[in-house]
Amino acid sequence: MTTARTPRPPLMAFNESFRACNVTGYQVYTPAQRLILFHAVAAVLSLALGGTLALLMALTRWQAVQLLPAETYYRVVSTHGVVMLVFWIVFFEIGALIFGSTVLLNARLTGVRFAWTYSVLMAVGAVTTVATTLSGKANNMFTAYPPLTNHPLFYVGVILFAVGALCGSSHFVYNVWVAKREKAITSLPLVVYALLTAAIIAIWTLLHGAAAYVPALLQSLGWIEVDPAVYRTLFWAFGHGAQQINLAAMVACWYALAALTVGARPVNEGLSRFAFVLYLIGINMGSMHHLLVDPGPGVETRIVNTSYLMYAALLGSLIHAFSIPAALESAQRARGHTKGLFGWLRHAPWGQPGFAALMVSFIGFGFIAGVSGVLMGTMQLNMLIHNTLFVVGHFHATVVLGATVAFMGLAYYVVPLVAQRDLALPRLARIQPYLYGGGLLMLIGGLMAAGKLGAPRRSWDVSFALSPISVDVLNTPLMAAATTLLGIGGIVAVTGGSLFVLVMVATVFFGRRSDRPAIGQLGIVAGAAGPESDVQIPDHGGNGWQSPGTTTLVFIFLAWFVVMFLWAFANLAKTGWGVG
Ligand code: HEM
Ligand SMILES: [Cu+2]
Repeated sequence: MTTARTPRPPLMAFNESFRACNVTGYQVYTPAQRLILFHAVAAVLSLALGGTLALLMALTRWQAVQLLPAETYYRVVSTHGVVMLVFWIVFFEIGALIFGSTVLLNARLTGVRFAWTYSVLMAVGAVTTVATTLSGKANNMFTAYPPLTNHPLFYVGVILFAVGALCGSSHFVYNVWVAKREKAITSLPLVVYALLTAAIIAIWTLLHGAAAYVPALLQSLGWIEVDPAVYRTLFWAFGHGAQQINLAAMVACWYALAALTVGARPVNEGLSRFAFVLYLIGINMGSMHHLLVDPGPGVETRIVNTSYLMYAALLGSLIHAFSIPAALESAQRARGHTKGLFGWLRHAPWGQPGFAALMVSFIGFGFIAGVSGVLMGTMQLNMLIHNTLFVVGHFHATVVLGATVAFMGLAYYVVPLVAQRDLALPRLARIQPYLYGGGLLMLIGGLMAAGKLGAPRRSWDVSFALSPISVDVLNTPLMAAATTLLGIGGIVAVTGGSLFVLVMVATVFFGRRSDRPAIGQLGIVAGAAGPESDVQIPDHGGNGWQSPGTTTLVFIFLAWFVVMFLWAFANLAKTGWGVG
């Protein structure tokens, strides 16, 4: 259902730059709109480049195909890693921060020129970095652990980009503060609150990034020598923290998509906010799992960090894992879909790209990324898979199946609305989340299986053909099967990813102009336009909310968790290391 609304009276002194969105009723500040579009385009271009490289990589790690020669492979992995994990994700996130601090608050953007400056800085940084990695001057990947080093321009590019992102995150905080004051907002909408936690984590994390990358730049110039252990610790304070930003941003998208697609409201907003605070507290918890084969950290540090602290951080995610489906269920039930345990789920808008993306992301993240993450974060179990392709499988479940798919879902709404064009190729958009998700499941399955069989990550060849002593133990039929699955999954996933790029490019450049863009079915926009909104929100009824279906799903999830835990420990017991 679309919610047509008459434009509100213009606001204060900035009225000439506001327009009323005819679909959601938000007051959109036009300079912010242009910036959001800039970030969306930069993000999608990064995704397109990263995806092209991904195809080459999948076809190389498919052992029977092994498309690229070794040197090219490392070039491509280095570029893919930084373009995807840093440029696609962060361009999108800064765009989302600008969206959250303006549109979602009906507010203006302070310092528009400043915003353009840091946005262009990010673009310059990204182009510089990609030029060095693609030209083969930074084949040591974005981690470049000393004594390895990349070309100085690689670090210059990343640092420029990071300074831009740091300005963007701080700008968001300032902008929210000004909006709160100017518009007398007492309580931030949940999505903006979630983005605020993401921005705070971003500021903290990027400062650690500077502490790692600036000395690395000086080392690449030959001016200083960096201690590898110190570098790795600082690097992972940055690298792990960065994933908490993605986590908070992804969950923010989930809440936004739940509201947009079925008009869901959190069943207990205070609890959801508390869960975001847990993410804040948990910034560096668990970062030790990256260092579990390093000689530096002591035994107590490792054990405390990879058990109690990790479980505390996990609590926040478990709260969201209940809260999101419970919100969907109670909204659906309030609309009359009350039949049985799962009638609400059967009658959900599965044919809408936003809802499809929400579910693919939510289920994929919970069942695969979350569970594998907790297992791998457990010190003893980590030893089974450390530095193998299993790790790559895990983080393609978190940051691709989880975060990337959620971002794509949000883009299906935000991009047409800010570009003021109809969503192009809606039929392709409809199948896109499923095709991408299905391909990713195969890719992740192949990566995890190959890793479990011992295939190292960041390695061109499982039989170490180029090393002085080649090792043939990994060249088994099972390994061939696992890498075939990886290869085919990669092809399907990249096809699904290119459909997204196609839909976005077609929308932004060729979509039909409209002041009421067609974006598919829109659920009731829950409280979207602020307290004065005249949009009706489904009431959870006088009896509070009801979610027997969600409660059942939660127990299925917990059972899956327990089974995987037992299976992992059984595997450990079989190793013969005596640490079962
Ligand atoms: C959709 C298709 C994708 C495919 C087929 C794919 C495939 C791969 C493969 C095969 C590797 C492993 C290389 C190795 O260790 O030998 C890899 C690494 C990686 N991928 Fe992807 N990927 C995809 C999308 C993404 C996305 C969307 C992101 C980020 C949001 C991402 C982030 C990364 C990162 C950070 C690495 C690690 C690079 C390194 O080790 O330095 N990938 N990918
Ligand atoms: Cu981590």
